[in-house]
Formats: sequence, structure tokens, C-alpha cells
Amino acid sequence: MRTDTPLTIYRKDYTAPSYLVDTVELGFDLDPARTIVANRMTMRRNPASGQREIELYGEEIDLVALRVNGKTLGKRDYRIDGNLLRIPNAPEDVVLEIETICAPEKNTALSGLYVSNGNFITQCEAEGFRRITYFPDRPDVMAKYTVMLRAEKQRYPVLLSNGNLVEEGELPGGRHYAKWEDPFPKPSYLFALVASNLVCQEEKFKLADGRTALLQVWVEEGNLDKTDYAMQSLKRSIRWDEERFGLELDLDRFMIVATGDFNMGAMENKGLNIFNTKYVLANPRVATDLDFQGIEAVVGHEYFHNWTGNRVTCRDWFQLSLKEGLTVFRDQEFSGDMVGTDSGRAVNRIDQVRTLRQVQFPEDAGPMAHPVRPDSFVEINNFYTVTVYEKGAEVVRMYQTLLGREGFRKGMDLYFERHDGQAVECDDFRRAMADANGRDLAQFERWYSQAGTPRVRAAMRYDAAAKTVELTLSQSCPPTPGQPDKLPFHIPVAVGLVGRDGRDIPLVIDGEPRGNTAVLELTAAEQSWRFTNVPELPVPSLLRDFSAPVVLEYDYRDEDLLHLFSHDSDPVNRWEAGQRLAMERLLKLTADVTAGSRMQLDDTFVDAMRKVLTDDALDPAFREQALLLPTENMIAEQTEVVHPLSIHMARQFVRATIGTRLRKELMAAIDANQTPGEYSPDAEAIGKRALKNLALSYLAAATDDNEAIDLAGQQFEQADNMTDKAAALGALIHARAQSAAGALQDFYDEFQGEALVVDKWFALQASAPSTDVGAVRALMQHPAFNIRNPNRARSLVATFCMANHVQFHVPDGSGYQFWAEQVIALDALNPQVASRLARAMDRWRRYAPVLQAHMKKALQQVNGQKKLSNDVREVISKALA
Ligand code: 0A1
Ligand code: ZN
Repeated sequence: MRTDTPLTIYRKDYTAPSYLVDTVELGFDLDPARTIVANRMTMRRNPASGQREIELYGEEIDLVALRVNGKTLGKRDYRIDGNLLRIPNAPEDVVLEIETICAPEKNTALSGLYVSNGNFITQCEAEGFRRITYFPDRPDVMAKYTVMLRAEKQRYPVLLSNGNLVEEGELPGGRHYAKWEDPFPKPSYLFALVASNLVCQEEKFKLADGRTALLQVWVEEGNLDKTDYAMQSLKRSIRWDEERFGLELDLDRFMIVATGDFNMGAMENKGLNIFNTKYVLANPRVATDLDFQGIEAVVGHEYFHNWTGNRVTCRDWFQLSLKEGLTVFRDQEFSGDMVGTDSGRAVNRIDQVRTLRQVQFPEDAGPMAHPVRPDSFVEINNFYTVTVYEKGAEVVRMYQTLLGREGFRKGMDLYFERHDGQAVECDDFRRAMADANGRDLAQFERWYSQAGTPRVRAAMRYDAAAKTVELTLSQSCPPTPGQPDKLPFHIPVAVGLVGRDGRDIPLVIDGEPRGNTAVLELTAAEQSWRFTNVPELPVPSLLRDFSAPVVLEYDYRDEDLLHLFSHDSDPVNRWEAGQRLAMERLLKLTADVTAGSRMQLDDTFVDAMRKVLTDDALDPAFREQALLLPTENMIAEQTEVVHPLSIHMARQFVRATIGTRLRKELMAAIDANQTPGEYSPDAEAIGKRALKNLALSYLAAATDDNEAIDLAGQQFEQADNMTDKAAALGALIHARAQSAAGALQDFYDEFQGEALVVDKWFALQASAPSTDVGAVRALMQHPAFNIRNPNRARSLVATFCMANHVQFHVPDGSGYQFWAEQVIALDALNPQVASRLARAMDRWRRYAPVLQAHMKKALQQVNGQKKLSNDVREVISKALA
């Protein structure tokens, strides 16, 4: 915790490390109150630097001894300045020995070495290793690690670290030891250790080259019935990376460890991935379909990092998207391939688009907007963002769209050929893609350097006599902090022309046939394309498969959208047409509520919804996506002055109207989409449950539909899986059903032993419009609430502040007051969790004046705190700037 003004770090200031580390030997005497860490490094001057000063980082650790080449350094031989320890005039080759002490049980920030439910766990990305020992803790210093762990045997029977177990044995006094060796040089952020009484599910797995690897999933004893899906996902990930990218597991042993106290989703430490329990533990009784999907994606993500992140890592933290954008893209492709069908893939893609619009576009338009490769930061932990991850993945996807799947693979192959074992930059990846395909991708660099969501405007002119279409695309990008003017991006825009019969018109551009979908490359501020042989006025289908992370503007008429909604051969654009129809109406209704006018929904829209709902040729999963309305966040992003209550009422009105007017069809959908028999998290069953549960929620939204409430009540009672159970409970709560309170109590009684389900119990209540700030405060007094546990804090506090728009934004400002208190309280314990909560206020300037004033006051209150972490300080000061 610092009180001085935090320092901004700039990408342009990068300098090479003064010393390189070849080997690191770490010795741990593990004790929750006082752990002794002995660190012996062999180092040598870096010829690329020319400096003679060794620079080491350390934080919240006590230095006991420091020796250079066997000689103990005196106080005058080194300097400690904040977190930096400098040894000037060091010899060319150095054996540096350091002894430090830390207190894992006092580590509530969960960065470095900490205790979780009695077990020792580490988290070193981004800069946690310096909380374990003094070290050149930066990703471009890669070393080989040998780790000796010593601990009390009875409490910590299992001692794990990266790589291979080379020795273990007994020690006097009831202690024991284990020695681990990682054969691959790695940056310090990939170091990990676990000392625990966990147990594992394990399996030997045959790799493509004939070797066998030992796979383990480590959990608390009571959770061994929830490890199957993670293990299956791991095996599928290994196979997929072999087949799709020719990348093999390079270790004999691969471990996943689950912990209930974790700041993020999971961590890709070499050979020893550490996971939030949320992304490991599942069985049908306690986990929803969404949880199963999350596990597959995150297990894949961490595994894929072994190549994209670990074998080739980042030169500095500004390059974070080099590994994160690429690895998210890889996990998205993996999930798509696991579904297997085109329609399933499209449903996945739609989910990705929703996330971008719901979270990334707002980030890119707010005070924390930053390029995929940021130019500066105060606290790197604040830059594990949807922009670096999800927009970064879109940037990688655009290479594949531009170069084709094979071209992309060639680029990947060249990237590994050139950079295996290195710490590199985003530019190196771009160069590999360009060189492998003989393409000039210089302009593409702007996707890395310019923040903001580009706008692409399309205009179409049809010449009936010449049978030609002229399509003009123009682009612009709004200003973002520090970037008032933008240069044109290189944007792949996939387009089709849909004929009156609903079929694609084959595309011919400049005399060249281009199939049914052409990828146009927009590189200038404005460009036109001429399509010939177009027999009739078509409806343009633009940005198919969401080919670029942009806002596409075109003046569609309702009938054009209805046509696309019924016929577009591109499922993503088919869905998109429905979203546009819905958004238009939601915006109009929101304005009506604010103006006090009566709300009305036209038949055209309701009929369109009826048509998708009853179209049995469409997958249930797709129908569910098509019927799902844009979220309150997305509507807020499209309104000039945000009135959260108006938005909520407008959206509820549409949901209730659908529930009333499509009652018969919704009831039929519930009947037709039951999934009897044993629960399975396959795409088809997941789609059915999703459609059925959406139908149930619409019916329950229709006020005074007692039958719907009964139906929800029955489903709650009878459900044999968490997906249906939680959906039914949610429907009861949101409908303010009389039975909701009893159901909540029953739910708690049944699942109080399952931490992840208790999180759901808190989150369901926190997000309900019937839960006001007083009720949240009361829930914080519940014996199961614990603000120190990130999952629990998020499930109640963050869910309320970020997902309960009606109650969070009550006009008296009490929601914001609550937010300020919680940010301050959390910051003293865990800055990373506090800082994420702090971002609930990002868009405060867009709210109605009364709300804005209260929000500003709350922001200033936090800002006025003397003691604030850099994490929170950065977010708050950027919001107020
Ligand atoms: N690299 C991990 C995410 C991660 C990032 C930071 C952490 O602590 C500050 C922990 C995990 C991933 O992408 O999965
Ligand atoms: Zn990652």
C-alpha cells in the first residue's frame, strides 16, 4: 500500500535487462507465519544492456542476507529504494544468494505466496514473484528453475512445483521435502508452488508422438466427484492443439490445481496451472451449462498458453495481448471445434459478439480506454482487460479472416520457428503473419496502437439498368484518452448480397467471381466496390460473422431487417438483424418511459419473434440467441443520457409483452425442449435448456401469469440439474413470486456446503431488481458472506454494483455510497478485487445529471482517501480526469 503519487510506466521507455539469469535455485521452508526463502541465482551481464548494476524487485518481504559470489554484502554495497534493490558495479558473472522472509497467512492480496483454506498457493503474474524473493521480475528475463520445498508432512502431504519431480524424502521434526526441476527456461511470472493436503484425479495420456504424459487435477477431498469434466477438457485440449496447430505437450507431467481463493479465472504456470475452483469443479447437481462451458474454455485457454505465452512469452507487459489475445482466439476456436456444427459455432460466435458489445465497447469508449497494446500504465494488473483479451482475440481473428485458415497456420508455424524460447513483441507476431504469407500488414499495426471502436458506415446504390451495386464503406474512430485523432484501420469487411428470394446472390467484383461472401479490405477513409450481375435490388448483409470489432452503420429499413432475420445465410448476421430490430424499439421505448409516454410494441416485431421461436428448422440454441434482447448495458451505450430505470422498464415491458403475446408458443417451446434422461453438457442439450429457460423467464415476466409461476415452481422442485434449478429460482425471484423467499431458503439449505453454489445464491439475489442496497447490506451480515474471498465478494458486492442497474442507480445516490465504502474496504485487503469493483463507475459522465452528481461525489470520496493502492488510484483518477 503506497501513499505517494503513483508512477506511470511508458512502453517507449523499455530498456533491456542489465543482467540475465541462467539458473535459479529456490529453497522454501514453508510456514504460514514465517516462510524462509533462499534464492541462489547464476547471473551474467547482458551484452545488450551495457549496464553494470544489478536491478532486483522486492515487495513486502524482509531481506535477511545478500551474497555476491560467496561474499556477504554490507549496507553500503547495495541500495534499496522502494521496491527496487540495486547492486552497483557488479562483476560480469555473478552467483547471487538472497535470503528473505515472508508471511503467507497475512497475504490477503492473493499475489505472491499465500494461504488458501490451509494450503500454500502462489500467484505470480504479473508482478507477484517479487513478493516471494528479490528478482529481476520482468518477463524478458528467462531462467531455469530448481525448487526445493520443505514443509510439515501431516498438514502438507503434497508438495508441487513446475516441471518434474526429481527427489522427495523425509526430514526431522515431522517435516518432508520435494525437489522439482523445470527443464524449460521461463519468466518469473510462470513460477508456481503448491503445498497442500489436496487429492487428485490422475490419468496417463498418450501424446501424438507416442510419449505418455501424467495428467492430474488436484482438489480438496470432498470435491473429487467434480473433476471429470476438467480432466476431459484437458485431454481434448491436448488433442486439439496437436491436430489444429501441430503443438505438443512438452512435459511429462501436467497438473491443474483448484483453489477457492483466487483473483482471476486461472493461471498458466508452466506444468502447474492454478485455477479458481469456479473453472474446475463441476457435476450436474452443482454446475450450470454455462459453468461447464466455462471450464472447457478456461482449461483450454491455460493449456494453450503453454505454447502461446510460455514457450514464446512477452518482452514486457505492454505486449500482454501477444499471449492473451492469441490464446483467447485459440480457446474460442477450440470451443467452436468441440461443438462441431456450423450452427453451434455461430452460437459461440454470437456469444463472443455479445461480450464485446456488452463490456469491451464500453471500455473502449470510457476513461480506461487503451489500445490492445497499451502505451502506458500505472498498475499492470489493471490491464488484464476485455480490450487486451477479447479485442486482442478479434485482432488475431482478423489475420485469419484476411489470410485464410491455411495462411494463418503458416504464420503460426513461422512465429514458433523464429521465436521459440524468446520474449517478443506484438510486432513480431504481425511480422510472422505477413512474412509467411508474403503480405504487407504494415497498416494492420494500427489495431495495436489505436484505441477506440471504429465506426464503419456503409451506403449502397443499385443501378437497375446496369444491374450493378456500388457499395461504399467509410470509416472513422472516436477520440480516446490521449488519442484525439485516428488514422484509418485495415478492416476486413465480409459482405454478401441477399436476393428477394432470400438466397445469396453470387458476387462478382471487377469481373471476378467471389462466391457468396467476399472479404472487402477497407484501408482508406472511404472506398467503393462495384458488384456486377446483380439481377435485382438486394439487401446487403454486412460484416458477416462479425469480421471486425467495429460498429457497422447502415440505414436499414425494417423490412430489410426482417428479410435478413428470416433468410440471411450467415447466422451471425441473421441474429444481428433481430438485434437491430429489437434495439430500435428498446431505444424508442426507453425515450417514451423517460418522457412519461405510453409504451407500445408493434405487431411486426412480435410476429418476427414468433417466427423464430416456432421455426423448428433452427437449432434451439440459435433461437434462444435470437430471442434474447440486447442487455441493459448495451441499450445504455446507445443512449445519449442514461436513465437506468427507463431502460429497465422498457426492456421489462418488451419481455412481458413477448411473454403475454407469445404465451402459447412459449409454453409449447417449454414442452418441446425438455431434456429427459441423464444430464449431458453437449451443445444440443444446452441449447434446448437455454431456449426452454428463456421461454420460462418471458412467461414469468408477464405479470399475473400464475401458471408460469407454478411452472417455475415445479421446475425448481423437480430439477435434477443446476441449470434448470437456478433458472427456475431466477424466474421466481425476478417475478417477485410469493414462493421466491421459501425457494431461496430451500436452495440455501440444500447447497450450503457447496461454495460455488452459495456464490450463485448471493448473485441471484444481488442482481434482482427487488434487492435494494439495504438488502445487500443485510446479506453481507449472512454467516456465509466473506469479503476476503474474491468469488464471494464478487457474487454479492460486484454483482449488485454492476448488474443490478435499477437498485444501484437509485436517485438518492445510496447505491454509489455503498460502492465507495466497499471499494475502500476491499482495497485494504485486496487491491485487484477492489480495482475491478472501482470500474463500476467508468461511465459515470453519461448518466442523467442527478445521478452524475452523486456518482462524482462517491468517486471523489474514494479519491480523497490517503491510503489507496495504485490499482484503485489509477482507475479512480482516470475516471475523474
Ligand atoms: N494469465 C492468466 C490470467 C491471470 C492474470 C493475472 C493474474 O493475477 C494478477 C492471474 C491470472 C490467464 O490469462 O488465464
Ligand atoms: Zn490467458
